[in-house]
Amino acid sequence: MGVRRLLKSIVPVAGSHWETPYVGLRRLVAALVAVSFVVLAVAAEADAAAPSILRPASQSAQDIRHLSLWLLVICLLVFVVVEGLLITVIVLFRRRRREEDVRQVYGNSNLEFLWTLIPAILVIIIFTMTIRSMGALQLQGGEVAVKVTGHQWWWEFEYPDGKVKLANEVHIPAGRTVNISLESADVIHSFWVPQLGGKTDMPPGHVNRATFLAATPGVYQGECAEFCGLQHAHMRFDLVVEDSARFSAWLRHQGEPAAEPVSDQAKRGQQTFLSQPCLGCHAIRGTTAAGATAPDLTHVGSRRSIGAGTLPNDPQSLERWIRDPQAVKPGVLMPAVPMTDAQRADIVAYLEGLQ
Ligand code: HEC
Ligand SMILES: [Cu+2]
Repeated sequence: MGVRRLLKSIVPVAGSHWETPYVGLRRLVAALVAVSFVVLAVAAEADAAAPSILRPASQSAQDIRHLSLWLLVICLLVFVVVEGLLITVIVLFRRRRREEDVRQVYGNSNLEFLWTLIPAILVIIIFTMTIRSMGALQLQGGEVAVKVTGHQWWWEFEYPDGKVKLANEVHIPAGRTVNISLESADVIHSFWVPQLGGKTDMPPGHVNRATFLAATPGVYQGECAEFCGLQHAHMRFDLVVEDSARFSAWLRHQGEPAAEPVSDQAKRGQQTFLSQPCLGCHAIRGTTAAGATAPDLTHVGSRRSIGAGTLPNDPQSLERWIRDPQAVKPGVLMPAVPMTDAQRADIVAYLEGLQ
């Protein structure tokens, strides 16, 4: 194939016989783009359980959705006007005959002034709207305090009395303002509960603050919103909003030391746990396990998930996790500890009993 023919096959040349396949190709691309939009839209709608900023569950999240919809409207307007003008000009002023010379135009102060002024006004409007929303997100008079620490790749939640410490699950009372302080133990993470508010970054060595107020009880999904390494996507937590009485009961229970094992199997499990490297990383209040670099397991049996939302909390998943954490969550900072199947089953029985 000659160079000319090769070029013609790549570059669309008006009037040549290559035009026809090119129209076909363009239609194909347009169809693909349309199909991917439809697939994306359906996928986004299908997963109703996924946390979405389009389903706000607090005033703050509503303010954020409101602002983003307005920004979308402004951007759409700009898009339609600019693309409309562009297409009009392309169609109206196209070269009609090959020999025709095109009249050249150099500069137009009025036009240039106008297209500097309009974006400047738009930016000022967006800036003002954003600042007002940011002000509205700062809630006053927090009543409940929670300290959040981001770890690779799990969340630690601590309540001010110093007794309650747990991982990947935080409870707050409905209708009361919650003050959250945010820190990181290693790299930059970002705290985000899409249905309740905006993201707050957690740079190491710096304490950030955020406020929350959730009116209705429910379980909301939280996630890390700043890429923090291999398992960033498996760094989730559940935020449980409950009425005051249930919240107080939960908090009181979480403050108690771990339940003593009842069955023989669970008793053996406790002994095995305390004679393995587990206790160097994990704490179980009321036992000699006092590790501080991994999730506190005092009430691990009461939690909804294992591995920051990676597995549901049931005996099979727990067994899978302990047998080979690397297979469940590759790169995770917990090693597989060698032991017999029976020993592992004992530990599972013990941990599931830590309600
Ligand atoms: C080197 C430290 C280390 C050792 C030793 C260790 N773990 Fe872990 N473990 C971790 C870390 C870190 C996590 C959090 C992993 C994540 O979700 O990213 C974890 C998570 C867990 C979880 C899930 C907790 C939750 O709330 O999601 C369980 C259960 C657990 N470990 C049990 C054990 C048992 C049982 C042993 C001993 C056989 C053990 N671990 C040994 C570091 C360790
Ligand atoms: Cu993270």
